[in-house]
Amino acid sequence: MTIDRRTFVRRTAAALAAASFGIPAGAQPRRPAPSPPQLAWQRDELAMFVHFGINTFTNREWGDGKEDPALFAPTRLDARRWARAARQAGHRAMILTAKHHDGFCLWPTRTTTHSVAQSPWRSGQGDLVREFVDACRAEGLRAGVYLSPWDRNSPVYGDSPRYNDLYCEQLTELLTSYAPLAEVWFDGANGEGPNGRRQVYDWPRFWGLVRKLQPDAVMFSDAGPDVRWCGNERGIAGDPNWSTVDPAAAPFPGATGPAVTRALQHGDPDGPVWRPAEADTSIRPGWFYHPAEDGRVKPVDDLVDLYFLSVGRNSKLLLNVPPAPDGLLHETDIRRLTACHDRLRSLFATDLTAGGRPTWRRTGDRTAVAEMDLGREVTASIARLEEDITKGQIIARHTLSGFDGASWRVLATGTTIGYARIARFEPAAVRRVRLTIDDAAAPPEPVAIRFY
Ligand code: FUL
Repeated sequence: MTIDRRTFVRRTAAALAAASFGIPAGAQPRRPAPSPPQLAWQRDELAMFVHFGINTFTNREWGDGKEDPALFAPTRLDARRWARAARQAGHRAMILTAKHHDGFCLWPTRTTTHSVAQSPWRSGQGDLVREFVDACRAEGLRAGVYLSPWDRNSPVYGDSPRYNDLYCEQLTELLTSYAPLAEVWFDGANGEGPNGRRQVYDWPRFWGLVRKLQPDAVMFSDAGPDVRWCGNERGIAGDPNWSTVDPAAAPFPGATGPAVTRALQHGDPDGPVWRPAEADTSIRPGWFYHPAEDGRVKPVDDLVDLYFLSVGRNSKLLLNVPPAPDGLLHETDIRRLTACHDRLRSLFATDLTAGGRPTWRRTGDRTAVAEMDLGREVTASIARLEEDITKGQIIARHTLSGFDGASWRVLATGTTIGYARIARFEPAAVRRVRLTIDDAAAPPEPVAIRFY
């Protein structure tokens, strides 16, 4: 592995740090590894995003904050049905837009009258965040909230200290009344307030508050601190995709530019911080429901592809499924979710390695080889590789080959592995399997191999 100056400087610094802690010379400094909440977040694999609010009733993507709360009038809203659809589609968590950019709050907040309390829904007595978290719990899903920092309704937006106080009050209400919350989703959107000034967010304060009130919640944003945006809204993780990052590369939510996008997509093998990528996208063209998009729900093949391009690239998929104005998910969306889940279940129904464990041998400081005899010939078209990420992420490049009784054939080559690398290839007869680790960020550790 050739190393550039930056890597050299970092490794030297790490070696110095190791020396000062009395770690023997030559020992590897510990690589960053996930916290228990980050690990649980990753193992969910799939989560459902729910964009629902005043925009659902105005048929818009971004409201301007001038909407009449009386418009919010779902007649058949049933959060339990959302949660059931999510669970039945294999999702393990859900995130609700408690407040979008229009500022309309889905819970009866004390901070503004622009909320469900002023709507005819449940005669103004409704609390959608409550119904949502209760539904998630009843279906065994973890619940999270999206609280837009950009607020086009708030009169104090743009008066930075005052709005930051208000935003912290809203966070406090959510984090104390609806706990436990598994994820807080921070969008980086930033605009000007009625005073014509651009709001300056106090991110360290927001993050500190969440950490204090809900220490087990992961915080998502471009800049983490726990989970980072993958850099696009198509739900496609980078390749390579490191869960380690250099925090200076995406310093605050909403930072833009090609270097930021690259850092979000790919992470950094030498990054000192564990901040895995979350891939988000919508099952429809828009984030909110629009009747004109009923015919444009992603086809099953696309949804299945998304799984391979997100979870299969060491990411987690947050798939948005927006309820319609009646308060229910559209039947097309539910059908597609179910069909996608059925397809994935059948693709991964039988582990052709039958739980077999490969032998493992390091062949150099940054290389290794794993081999496994399946004891019989199988026909495989998918391989799922997994690093034990509790020890961090190490593998940078790999080659997977199969022996069919006569010759070896390369089935897949790839870059990072991490939590999961899922490769698809032409169906191949395989008796023996070989995985070579061609490059790594540290001495490689064993990788689990499964074939389907
Ligand atoms: C974006 C927002 O502007 C969109 O409306 C949507 O909520 C998406 C998930 O994040 O930044």
